[in-house]
Amino acid sequence: MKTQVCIIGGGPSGLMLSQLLHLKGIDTVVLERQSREYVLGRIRAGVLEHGFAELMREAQCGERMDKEGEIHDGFLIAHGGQVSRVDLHKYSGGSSVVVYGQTELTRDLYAARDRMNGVVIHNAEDVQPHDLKSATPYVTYRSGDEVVRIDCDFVIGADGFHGVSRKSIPRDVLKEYEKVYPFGWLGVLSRTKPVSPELIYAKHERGFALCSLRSQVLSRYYIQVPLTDSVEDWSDDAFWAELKRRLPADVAAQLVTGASIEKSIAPLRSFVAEPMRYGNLFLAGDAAHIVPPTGARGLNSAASDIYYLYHAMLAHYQNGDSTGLDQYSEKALARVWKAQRFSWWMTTMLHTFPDSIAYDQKLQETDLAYLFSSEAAQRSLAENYVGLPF
Ligand code: FAS
Ligand code: PHB
Repeated sequence: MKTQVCIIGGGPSGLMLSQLLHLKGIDTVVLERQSREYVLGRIRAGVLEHGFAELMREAQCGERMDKEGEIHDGFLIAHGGQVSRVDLHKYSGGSSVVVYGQTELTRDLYAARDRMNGVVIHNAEDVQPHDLKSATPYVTYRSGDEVVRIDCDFVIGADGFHGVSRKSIPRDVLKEYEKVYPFGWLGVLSRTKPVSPELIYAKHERGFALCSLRSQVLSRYYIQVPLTDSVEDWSDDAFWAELKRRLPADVAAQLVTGASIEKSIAPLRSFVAEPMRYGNLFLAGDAAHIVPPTGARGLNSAASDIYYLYHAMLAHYQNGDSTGLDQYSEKALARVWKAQRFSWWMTTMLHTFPDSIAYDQKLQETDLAYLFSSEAAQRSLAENYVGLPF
């Protein structure tokens, strides 16, 4: 099999790039380790920054997002029993975010690939990139007993944090930066009316909580939990009771509870791998970087990688200009690290750290006090949350 761009990973990063390149006549093959049902069964991101939404529209996949997604012009921060609003629209100069689940946008991307007879191979086992430093790289995978070879010009590593691509870069070339937080997020999805029309990020001495949504009949809630907890430790009743303890009384009184239709614990980490290119391998999305979800930057950091790769591939194939490819890693990392900073800042400000000293706690309180006393601070938060320019 031969293609121009072989993409490892059928999550949002890989599918988005495949779709965008296809629309410009550039041939791709997507290799996905899991079944489509498995990929679509994962509940992850919920907030799309402006740039990601624009990419979905450019990929001719934005129709359902524009119909079913919700435009949000702000969000709330609860602390000390009070609720303060961050006016994203005012402080970002008129921008906003779209609340639309990653599961749904991944479904839309798969549907578009199918509509255009895109090649997405599921249950691809033992995927392995080869000869990345040569002009003729190739990728092999196993389908049952058969080993299949795909010759290509470029390999895109869009295979997430646990993928094979990043591990294909020699240890003496790759530099990894990691910060692991001493807690995780227990998330629940429930077919209930959201407690608030806008997201509520709650700072509480018992731990952080987040009230989010997927639609007006589908709510997404999170509470910070110790890393030693497991999902089995948390009945639905225990979850709702703890969430209510961490919300202002008037908000807790409005909370509509119900059976969880999904419940999972995600560890929180900050991670960046450099460089994001090795020969003709390009890393994109979670394969290269991970953020704690507090700033809703995870999926959105993948968006700028895909944007840069898409335009670099266009210039290469249409004009023979490889400048974008040569500059990709440096350009992508510059924006990745700004998303890392923002996610670290939101996480540090809003969570309860088990070993924090009194001075740290005073700094957290001061961070919040400064935020709501300074328009400059709110402009800084807003421009990061709606998404810095690509
Ligand atoms: P993904 O991990 O989504 O996709 C990679 C794909 O590659 C997967 O389908 C995987 O099966 C496949 N793959 C892996 N190894 C392979 C191999 N060897 N061969 C072939 N295929 C392989 N972000 C937010 O903005 N907000 C959130 O609330 C949020 N919550 C999250 C919760 C969890 C539990 C996790 C893990 C992430 C969360 N994220 C969140 C971040 C998440 O949305 C990612 O940023 C997003 O999935 C990135 O997309 P991809 O880069 O496509 O990586
Ligand atoms: C979500 O709805 O899953 C979500 C929203 C905002 C975040 C994190 C997660 O910061």
